[in-house]
Amino acid sequence: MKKFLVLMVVVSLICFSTTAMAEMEIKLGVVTKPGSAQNIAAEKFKELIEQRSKGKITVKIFHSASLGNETEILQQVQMNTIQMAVITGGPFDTFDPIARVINYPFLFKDNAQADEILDGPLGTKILKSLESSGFKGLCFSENGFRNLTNNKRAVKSPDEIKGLKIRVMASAIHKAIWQALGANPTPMPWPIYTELEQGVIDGQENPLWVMEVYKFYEIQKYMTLSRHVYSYHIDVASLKWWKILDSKTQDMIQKAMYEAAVFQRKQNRDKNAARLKFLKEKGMQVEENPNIGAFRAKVAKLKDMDLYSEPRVQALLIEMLNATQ
Ligand code: EAX
Repeated sequence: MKKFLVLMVVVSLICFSTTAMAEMEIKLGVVTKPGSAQNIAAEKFKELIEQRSKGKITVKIFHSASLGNETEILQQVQMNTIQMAVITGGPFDTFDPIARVINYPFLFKDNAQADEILDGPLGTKILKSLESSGFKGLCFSENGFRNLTNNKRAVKSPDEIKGLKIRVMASAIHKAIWQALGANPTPMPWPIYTELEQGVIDGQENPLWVMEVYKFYEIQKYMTLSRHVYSYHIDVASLKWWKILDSKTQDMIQKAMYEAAVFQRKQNRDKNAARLKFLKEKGMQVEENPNIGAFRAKVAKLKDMDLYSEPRVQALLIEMLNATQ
Protein backbone atom coordinates (compact mmCIF):
# COMPACT_ATOMS: atom_id res chain seq x y z
CA MET A 1 0.00 0.00 0.00
CA LYS A 2 2.76 2.37 1.01
CA LYS A 3 4.65 1.54 -2.18
CA PHE A 4 1.52 2.16 -4.19
CA LEU A 5 1.04 5.56 -2.59
CA VAL A 6 4.63 6.54 -3.31
CA LEU A 7 4.14 5.43 -6.90
CA MET A 8 0.98 7.52 -7.20
CA VAL A 9 2.76 10.59 -5.85
CA VAL A 10 5.62 10.10 -8.31
CA VAL A 11 3.25 9.58 -11.24
CA SER A 12 1.19 12.65 -10.37
CA LEU A 13 4.36 14.74 -9.93
CA ILE A 14 5.56 13.71 -13.38
CA CYS A 15 2.14 14.45 -14.90
CA PHE A 16 2.00 17.76 -13.12
CA SER A 17 5.44 18.81 -14.23
CA THR A 18 4.77 18.04 -17.91
CA THR A 19 1.42 19.78 -17.91
CA ALA A 20 2.55 22.64 -15.67
CA MET A 21 4.41 24.50 -18.40
CA ALA A 22 2.05 27.30 -19.32
CA GLU A 23 1.45 28.09 -22.95
CA MET A 24 3.07 31.35 -23.89
CA GLU A 25 4.26 33.46 -26.75
CA ILE A 26 7.63 35.15 -26.44
CA LYS A 27 7.96 38.38 -28.37
CA LEU A 28 11.58 38.85 -29.44
CA GLY A 29 12.99 42.01 -31.03
CA VAL A 30 15.95 42.50 -33.37
CA VAL A 31 16.81 45.64 -35.31
CA THR A 32 18.28 43.95 -38.38
CA LYS A 33 16.70 42.00 -41.22
CA PRO A 34 16.34 38.26 -41.93
CA GLY A 35 19.70 36.76 -42.87
CA SER A 36 21.51 39.02 -40.37
CA ALA A 37 23.61 37.72 -37.48
CA GLN A 38 20.99 38.73 -34.89
CA ASN A 39 18.18 37.02 -36.80
CA ILE A 40 20.10 33.80 -37.25
CA ALA A 41 20.53 33.56 -33.46
CA ALA A 42 16.86 34.48 -32.89
CA GLU A 43 15.57 31.99 -35.46
CA LYS A 44 17.67 29.16 -34.06
CA PHE A 45 16.37 29.95 -30.57
CA LYS A 46 12.79 29.89 -31.88
CA GLU A 47 13.35 26.52 -33.54
CA LEU A 48 14.91 24.95 -30.43
CA ILE A 49 12.47 26.24 -27.85
CA GLU A 50 9.35 25.46 -29.89
CA GLN A 51 10.61 21.93 -30.46
CA ARG A 52 11.65 21.31 -26.87
CA SER A 53 8.51 22.74 -25.30
CA LYS A 54 6.46 20.71 -27.79
CA GLY A 55 4.88 23.87 -29.09
CA LYS A 56 3.82 25.21 -25.68
CA ILE A 57 6.24 28.08 -26.02
CA THR A 58 6.13 29.94 -29.31
CA VAL A 59 8.39 32.79 -30.41
CA LYS A 60 7.36 35.73 -32.53
CA ILE A 61 10.35 37.57 -33.97
CA PHE A 62 9.99 41.29 -34.71
CA HIS A 63 12.80 42.16 -37.12
CA SER A 64 13.91 45.02 -39.36
CA ALA A 65 13.40 47.66 -36.66
CA SER A 66 9.62 47.09 -36.71
CA LEU A 67 9.68 47.85 -32.97
CA GLY A 68 12.06 50.80 -33.29
CA ASN A 69 15.82 51.15 -32.90
CA GLU A 70 17.96 49.17 -30.44
CA THR A 71 17.48 51.59 -27.57
CA GLU A 72 13.71 51.50 -28.06
CA ILE A 73 13.70 47.70 -28.29
CA LEU A 74 15.66 47.50 -25.02
CA GLN A 75 13.22 49.86 -23.30
CA GLN A 76 10.39 47.53 -24.33
CA VAL A 77 12.30 44.59 -22.86
CA GLN A 78 12.74 46.48 -19.58
CA MET A 79 8.99 47.05 -19.41
CA ASN A 80 8.15 43.46 -20.46
CA THR A 81 6.15 44.73 -23.45
CA ILE A 82 8.38 42.31 -25.31
CA GLN A 83 10.16 39.51 -23.50
CA MET A 84 13.45 39.04 -25.32
CA ALA A 85 15.92 40.68 -27.70
CA VAL A 86 19.18 39.99 -29.51
CA ILE A 87 21.00 43.33 -29.55
CA THR A 88 24.51 44.46 -30.52
CA GLY A 89 26.66 45.41 -27.54
CA GLY A 90 27.09 49.10 -28.41
CA PRO A 91 23.66 50.45 -27.43
CA PHE A 92 23.78 48.64 -24.07
CA ASP A 93 26.26 51.12 -22.71
CA THR A 94 23.59 53.79 -22.23
CA PHE A 95 21.81 51.33 -19.90
CA ASP A 96 24.87 50.02 -18.10
CA PRO A 97 28.42 51.35 -18.64
CA ILE A 98 29.75 47.89 -17.85
CA ALA A 99 28.96 46.98 -21.49
CA ARG A 100 31.81 49.30 -22.50
CA VAL A 101 34.29 46.85 -21.15
CA ILE A 102 33.78 44.33 -23.97
CA ASN A 103 33.68 47.12 -26.55
CA TYR A 104 37.20 48.09 -25.53
CA PRO A 105 39.36 48.33 -28.69
CA PHE A 106 41.67 45.45 -29.56
CA LEU A 107 40.61 43.58 -26.43
CA PHE A 108 40.33 40.04 -27.80
CA LYS A 109 43.00 38.63 -30.05
CA ASP A 110 40.75 36.09 -31.74
CA ASN A 111 37.41 34.29 -31.65
CA ALA A 112 38.62 31.56 -29.32
CA GLN A 113 39.66 34.12 -26.72
CA ALA A 114 36.36 35.99 -27.03
CA ASP A 115 34.45 32.75 -26.43
CA GLU A 116 36.62 31.75 -23.50
CA ILE A 117 36.10 35.08 -21.74
CA LEU A 118 32.46 35.69 -22.61
CA ASP A 119 31.33 32.15 -21.78
CA GLY A 120 33.39 32.25 -18.58
CA PRO A 121 33.17 34.10 -15.23
CA LEU A 122 33.91 37.57 -16.67
CA GLY A 123 31.10 37.23 -19.18
CA THR A 124 28.79 36.05 -16.41
CA LYS A 125 29.69 39.12 -14.33
CA ILE A 126 28.63 41.40 -17.18
CA LEU A 127 25.37 39.52 -17.73
CA LYS A 128 24.62 39.65 -14.00
CA SER A 129 25.32 43.36 -13.85
CA LEU A 130 22.54 44.03 -16.36
CA GLU A 131 19.97 42.99 -13.74
CA SER A 132 20.26 46.40 -12.14
CA SER A 133 18.84 47.91 -15.35
CA GLY A 134 16.00 45.41 -15.66
CA PHE A 135 17.56 42.84 -18.00
CA LYS A 136 18.21 39.17 -17.53
CA GLY A 137 21.38 38.67 -19.58
CA LEU A 138 21.26 35.13 -20.97
CA CYS A 139 24.40 34.82 -23.11
CA PHE A 140 26.36 36.31 -25.99
CA SER A 141 25.96 35.69 -29.70
CA GLU A 142 28.03 37.73 -32.14
CA ASN A 143 28.25 40.31 -34.84
CA GLY A 144 31.98 39.61 -35.18
CA PHE A 145 35.12 41.74 -35.44
CA ARG A 146 34.34 45.19 -36.84
CA ASN A 147 36.09 46.67 -39.88
CA LEU A 148 36.18 50.18 -41.29
CA THR A 149 34.70 51.10 -44.69
CA ASN A 150 34.60 54.53 -46.32
CA ASN A 151 34.10 56.22 -49.61
CA LYS A 152 36.93 58.74 -49.59
CA ARG A 153 40.28 56.96 -49.52
CA ALA A 154 42.20 53.79 -48.74
CA VAL A 155 43.05 53.58 -45.04
CA LYS A 156 46.15 51.77 -43.86
CA SER A 157 46.93 53.79 -40.76
CA PRO A 158 45.16 56.41 -38.61
CA ASP A 159 46.81 59.14 -40.73
CA GLU A 160 44.25 58.51 -43.45
CA ILE A 161 41.35 58.55 -41.00
CA LYS A 162 41.82 62.18 -40.08
CA GLY A 163 38.62 64.13 -40.70
CA LEU A 164 36.55 61.23 -42.06
CA LYS A 165 32.92 61.41 -41.01
CA ILE A 166 32.34 57.96 -39.56
CA ARG A 167 28.97 56.76 -38.34
CA VAL A 168 29.15 55.05 -34.95
CA MET A 169 26.59 53.22 -32.83
CA ALA A 170 24.82 54.98 -29.97
CA SER A 171 27.71 54.18 -27.64
CA ALA A 172 30.08 56.43 -25.75
CA ILE A 173 33.04 54.08 -26.16
CA HIS A 174 32.57 53.72 -29.92
CA LYS A 175 32.45 57.48 -30.24
CA ALA A 176 35.60 57.83 -28.13
CA ILE A 177 37.48 55.26 -30.22
CA TRP A 178 36.88 57.15 -33.47
CA GLN A 179 37.66 60.47 -31.86
CA ALA A 180 40.97 59.06 -30.68
CA LEU A 181 41.67 57.75 -34.18
CA GLY A 182 41.20 61.25 -35.59
CA ALA A 183 37.82 60.78 -37.28
CA ASN A 184 34.72 62.88 -36.93
CA PRO A 185 32.38 60.29 -35.35
CA THR A 186 28.63 60.67 -35.82
CA PRO A 187 26.38 58.52 -33.59
CA MET A 188 23.38 57.23 -35.51
CA PRO A 189 20.99 54.33 -34.98
CA TRP A 190 20.68 51.47 -37.44
CA PRO A 191 20.02 51.30 -40.46
CA ILE A 192 22.41 53.68 -42.26
CA TYR A 193 22.39 52.79 -45.99
CA THR A 194 20.67 56.02 -47.07
CA GLU A 195 23.04 58.20 -45.05
CA LEU A 196 26.03 56.49 -46.68
CA GLU A 197 24.48 56.73 -50.12
CA GLN A 198 23.72 60.41 -49.74
CA GLY A 199 27.16 61.18 -48.33
CA VAL A 200 25.85 62.44 -44.98
CA ILE A 201 28.62 60.20 -43.63
CA ASP A 202 31.82 59.06 -45.37
CA GLY A 203 32.07 55.71 -43.72
CA GLN A 204 31.04 53.25 -41.06
CA GLU A 205 32.42 50.20 -39.30
CA ASN A 206 30.86 46.77 -39.00
CA PRO A 207 31.64 43.09 -39.41
CA LEU A 208 31.90 41.55 -42.90
CA TRP A 209 28.39 40.09 -42.93
CA VAL A 210 26.91 43.59 -42.71
CA MET A 211 28.76 44.78 -45.83
CA GLU A 212 27.34 41.79 -47.68
CA VAL A 213 23.76 41.54 -46.34
CA TYR A 214 23.18 45.32 -46.42
CA LYS A 215 24.95 45.69 -49.80
CA PHE A 216 27.42 48.31 -48.59
CA TYR A 217 29.69 47.26 -51.49
CA GLU A 218 27.34 49.31 -53.70
CA ILE A 219 28.11 52.54 -51.88
CA GLN A 220 31.47 52.07 -50.07
CA LYS A 221 34.68 51.75 -52.04
CA TYR A 222 37.34 51.15 -49.39
CA MET A 223 37.51 48.62 -46.61
CA THR A 224 40.21 48.18 -43.97
CA LEU A 225 40.37 44.93 -42.00
CA SER A 226 40.92 46.83 -38.78
CA ARG A 227 39.17 44.32 -36.47
CA HIS A 228 39.22 47.10 -33.89
CA VAL A 229 36.33 45.86 -31.73
CA TYR A 230 34.88 42.41 -31.19
CA SER A 231 31.20 43.10 -31.55
CA TYR A 232 29.00 40.85 -29.44
CA HIS A 233 25.25 40.69 -29.10
CA ILE A 234 23.74 40.36 -25.68
CA ASP A 235 20.83 37.92 -25.78
CA VAL A 236 18.54 39.35 -23.14
CA ALA A 237 15.22 38.74 -21.49
CA SER A 238 13.03 41.06 -19.49
CA LEU A 239 13.91 40.63 -15.80
CA LYS A 240 10.29 41.38 -14.85
CA TRP A 241 9.15 38.48 -17.03
CA TRP A 242 12.00 36.20 -16.02
CA LYS A 243 11.07 36.44 -12.36
CA ILE A 244 7.59 35.04 -12.95
CA LEU A 245 8.76 32.01 -14.93
CA ASP A 246 9.17 28.67 -13.16
CA SER A 247 12.70 27.33 -12.95
CA LYS A 248 12.10 24.57 -15.51
CA THR A 249 11.00 27.09 -18.13
CA GLN A 250 13.89 29.40 -17.26
CA ASP A 251 16.30 26.54 -17.67
CA MET A 252 14.86 25.52 -21.01
CA ILE A 253 15.05 29.10 -22.34
CA GLN A 254 18.56 29.66 -21.02
CA LYS A 255 19.87 26.44 -22.62
CA ALA A 256 18.12 26.97 -25.95
CA MET A 257 19.42 30.54 -26.24
CA TYR A 258 22.96 29.48 -25.43
CA GLU A 259 22.88 26.68 -28.00
CA ALA A 260 21.46 29.10 -30.56
CA ALA A 261 24.29 31.53 -29.78
CA VAL A 262 27.00 28.88 -30.19
CA PHE A 263 25.41 27.75 -33.45
CA GLN A 264 25.23 31.33 -34.75
CA ARG A 265 28.81 32.24 -33.80
CA LYS A 266 30.16 29.23 -35.69
CA GLN A 267 28.05 29.89 -38.75
CA ASN A 268 29.07 33.55 -38.81
CA ARG A 269 32.77 32.71 -38.61
CA ASP A 270 32.64 29.92 -41.18
CA LYS A 271 31.30 32.35 -43.76
CA ASN A 272 33.88 35.12 -43.40
CA ALA A 273 36.41 33.96 -46.02
CA ALA A 274 33.68 33.66 -48.66
CA ARG A 275 32.32 37.08 -47.71
CA LEU A 276 35.69 38.74 -48.14
CA LYS A 277 36.06 37.17 -51.58
CA PHE A 278 32.55 38.29 -52.52
CA LEU A 279 33.16 41.88 -51.42
CA LYS A 280 36.38 42.07 -53.45
CA GLU A 281 34.60 40.66 -56.48
CA LYS A 282 32.01 43.37 -56.05
CA GLY A 283 34.78 45.93 -56.40
CA MET A 284 35.66 46.87 -52.84
CA GLN A 285 39.31 47.79 -52.42
CA VAL A 286 40.47 45.97 -49.30
CA GLU A 287 43.44 46.83 -47.07
CA GLU A 288 44.14 43.49 -45.45
CA ASN A 289 47.23 44.47 -43.45
CA PRO A 290 46.62 47.82 -41.81
CA ASN A 291 49.15 49.27 -39.41
CA ILE A 292 47.44 47.92 -36.28
CA GLY A 293 50.33 49.06 -34.07
CA ALA A 294 49.54 52.68 -35.00
CA PHE A 295 45.82 52.12 -34.36
CA ARG A 296 46.54 50.63 -30.95
CA ALA A 297 48.84 53.46 -29.99
CA LYS A 298 46.10 56.02 -30.71
CA VAL A 299 43.51 54.28 -28.53
CA ALA A 300 45.82 53.27 -25.67
CA LYS A 301 44.71 56.21 -23.52
CA LEU A 302 41.05 55.18 -23.54
CA LYS A 303 41.32 53.03 -20.44
CA ASP A 304 42.13 56.10 -18.35
CA MET A 305 39.18 58.09 -19.61
CA ASP A 306 36.07 59.08 -17.65
CA LEU A 307 34.12 56.46 -19.55
CA TYR A 308 35.70 53.84 -17.33
CA SER A 309 35.99 55.87 -14.14
CA GLU A 310 33.09 54.26 -12.24
CA PRO A 311 34.92 51.93 -9.82
CA ARG A 312 33.10 48.69 -10.72
CA VAL A 313 33.58 49.42 -14.45
CA GLN A 314 37.26 50.30 -13.97
CA ALA A 315 37.81 47.15 -11.90
CA LEU A 316 36.22 44.93 -14.50
CA LEU A 317 38.17 46.58 -17.32
CA ILE A 318 41.43 45.91 -15.49
CA GLU A 319 40.41 42.31 -14.88
CA MET A 320 39.50 41.95 -18.53
CA LEU A 321 42.74 43.51 -19.78
CA ASN A 322 44.76 41.26 -17.47
CA ALA A 323 42.95 38.22 -18.80
CA THR A 324 43.40 39.10 -22.46
CA GLN A 325 46.56 41.13 -23.08
O1 EAX B 1 24.38 44.59 -36.82
O2 EAX B 1 24.44 49.44 -35.55
C1 EAX B 1 25.37 48.69 -35.86
O3 EAX B 1 26.39 49.10 -36.39
C2 EAX B 1 25.22 47.25 -35.59
O4 EAX B 1 26.39 46.57 -35.77
C3 EAX B 1 24.05 46.83 -36.44
O5 EAX B 1 23.13 46.31 -35.54
C4 EAX B 1 24.33 45.80 -37.45
